[in-house]
Amino acid sequence: MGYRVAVVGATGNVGREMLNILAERQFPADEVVALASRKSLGTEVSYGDKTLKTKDLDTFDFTGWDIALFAIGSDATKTYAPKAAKAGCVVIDNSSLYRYDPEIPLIVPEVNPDAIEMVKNKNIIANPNCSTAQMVVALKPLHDRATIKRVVVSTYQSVSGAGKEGIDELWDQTKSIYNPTSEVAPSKFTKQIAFNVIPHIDVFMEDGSTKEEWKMVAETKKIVDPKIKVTATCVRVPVFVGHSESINIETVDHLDEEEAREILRESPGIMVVDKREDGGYTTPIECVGDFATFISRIRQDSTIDNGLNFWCVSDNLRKGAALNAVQIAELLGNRVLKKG
Ligand code: 11C
Repeated sequence: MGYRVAVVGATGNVGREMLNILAERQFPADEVVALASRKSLGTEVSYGDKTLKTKDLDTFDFTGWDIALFAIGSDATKTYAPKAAKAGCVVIDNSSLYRYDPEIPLIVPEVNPDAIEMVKNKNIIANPNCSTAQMVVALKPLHDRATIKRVVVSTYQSVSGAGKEGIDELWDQTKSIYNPTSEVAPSKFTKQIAFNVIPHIDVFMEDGSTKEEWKMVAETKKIVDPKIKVTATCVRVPVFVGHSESINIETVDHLDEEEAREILRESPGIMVVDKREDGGYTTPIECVGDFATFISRIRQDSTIDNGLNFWCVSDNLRKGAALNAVQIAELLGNRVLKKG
């Protein structure tokens, strides 16, 4: 006997990827239902070689359903996630609503799988922000070996992180540059994104950082170790899919670049592509549709005693969202629900 799984927000970028990944990984589902808001009712979405017609989230009864993968905004999640959880269906939520609640686990399965036991508190599990997920996959094995004291990260985040509107704005604006009669003014983004970069993602905080930067700090502490200090600068770049990060770490113990490369090569979820030659590294376009987090450019930081630099790239709609959610569902099945 398998699981009954609901995908909530099935017509969005992340919801569609959730359905793709459930099928690709042959998640043991007896039944999958695609749920959406009333305005997308009846829209058809793919699940492997099947087509599902979306049903109305508002009237859906979660009783008897095992797992709900939520990929809707925080406001709607606040309405529907407690309803599902109360009906006995475990919610795996991709929004930021529950991430910082100490009673709710925030999980990256390669990093803190044991946190799954906390699901019993509220029947809800949080999925991290995309820029955090790929970074912590890389940090964890290095932290286990050499204890990371401090992380300095700069991100290069694709427009798909801002949803379909972000993708459309980059596409339309890029075309409009060649056709000045049809100018596309910034709308989803605060400045022109085509042929430009914008050092601003999410709202500004009081200290001058942005919420995206704050999330990388808070989530890394919750998932890996509260003692790790993180400082981040998050930047939107004109790339459709795939977030990139330049990461600098300072460790307590010395870690040689060769050993770091070997540790990362052996670690789950990571693909090391690190040849010191033209093209011997991964760029975002090459990681689209992949499950792995790609690590390149591993090298010593010679300005401090125990420091390393590396480059980290992953598909933000997959490891940064849908894949991580499905991996949590797999973990939940193996460790907690144990059906079949
Ligand atoms: C972006 N990281 O690239 C954001 C998208 O907290 O789940 C995901 C926001 C979140 O714009």
